Amino acid sequence: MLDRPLLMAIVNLTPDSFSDGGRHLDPRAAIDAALAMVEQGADILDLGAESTRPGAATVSPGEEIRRLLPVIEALAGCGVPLSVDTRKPEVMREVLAAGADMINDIAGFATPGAVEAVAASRCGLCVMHMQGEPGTMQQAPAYADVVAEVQDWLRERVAALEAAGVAPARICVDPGIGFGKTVEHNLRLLEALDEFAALGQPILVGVSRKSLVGALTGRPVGERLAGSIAAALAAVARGAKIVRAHDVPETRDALRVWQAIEEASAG
Ligand code: HH2
Repeated sequence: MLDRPLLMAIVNLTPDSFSDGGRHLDPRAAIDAALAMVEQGADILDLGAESTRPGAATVSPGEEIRRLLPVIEALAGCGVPLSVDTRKPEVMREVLAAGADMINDIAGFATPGAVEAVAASRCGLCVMHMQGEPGTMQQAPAYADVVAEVQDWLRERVAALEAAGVAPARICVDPGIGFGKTVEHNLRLLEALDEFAALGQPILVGVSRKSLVGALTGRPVGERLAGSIAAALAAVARGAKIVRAHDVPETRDALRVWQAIEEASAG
C-alpha cells in the first residue's frame, strides 16, 4: 500500500483547531465532510477531538470520546482506514473498541498507559515527536542537534512499543513539524527527512496550513494552500510515505502529478 504517498485527511471535531475549528463540531457536518474527503481521494481519515495548536485548552477524555464515537460509528465501512488523533489512553481504548483502525499520538505513546492501550489491538500507530506540551511548546524550543534528538526519541518510542509486543509493521513515525520547534528547526527536519529512513518505519509528515508556512509566506491560515503543497511535495521527495493535510482535492492532485513524474523517471 505504501508504494505511492498516501493522503491522510484531517477532520477536526473541535471548536478551536487552528485552521478549521468549529466547522465540524456537529457530528453530521463532520461525517459529511469526511465522506466528501473520501470521494476526493483521501486514503486515511484522521479524526481529532482535541486541538493541539500552541496554547490550546485541554479536553477531558469523556468529552473527547463523546465527540468521536458518533463520527467513528457512522464512518465505519466508509472504505478508508479511520485514524484517531489522541494522546489519552482512555480515548484510545474506546475508539478502538468502536472500530478505529489507527491511533495517531502527538505524544508518541509516552503518556502512562498509552502503550498498553494499543498493544493488544491490531491498529496502526503514528508515533509523533513533540518537545514539551501544546500549551507551552512554542515558548523556547531548544535542541543541540534537532535531527539527531528527534530521531533518537522516535527510535526509543518505537523500541518501547516493540517491547510491549507491537509488530514494527504497525508503526509509522513523524518528526512533528511545529510541535516545540522554531522555523529553523522545522526546515532542518524537513530538509533532512531522508535521514529518518534509518529508523526503518514509514514517515508521516503534517505541514498543512502550519505557522511554518505562514512564517515563510507571510500568509494567514486561510491562504496557505500553495505553501502547504510545496512543503508536502518536498517531504514526499525526501521519503515521506503519508502526508497529513486539510485540503484534499488539491493535495491529491499534487501527489498524483508528483507520482506520475517519479514513475516516468523510473522508466
Ligand atoms: N499536526 C496537528 C495535529 N496532529 N498529528 C501528526 N501525526 N502530525 C502532525 O503534524 C499533526 C498531528 C496539528 O494540526 P491540526 O489537527 O489541523 O490542528 P489542531 O491541532 O489545532 O486540531
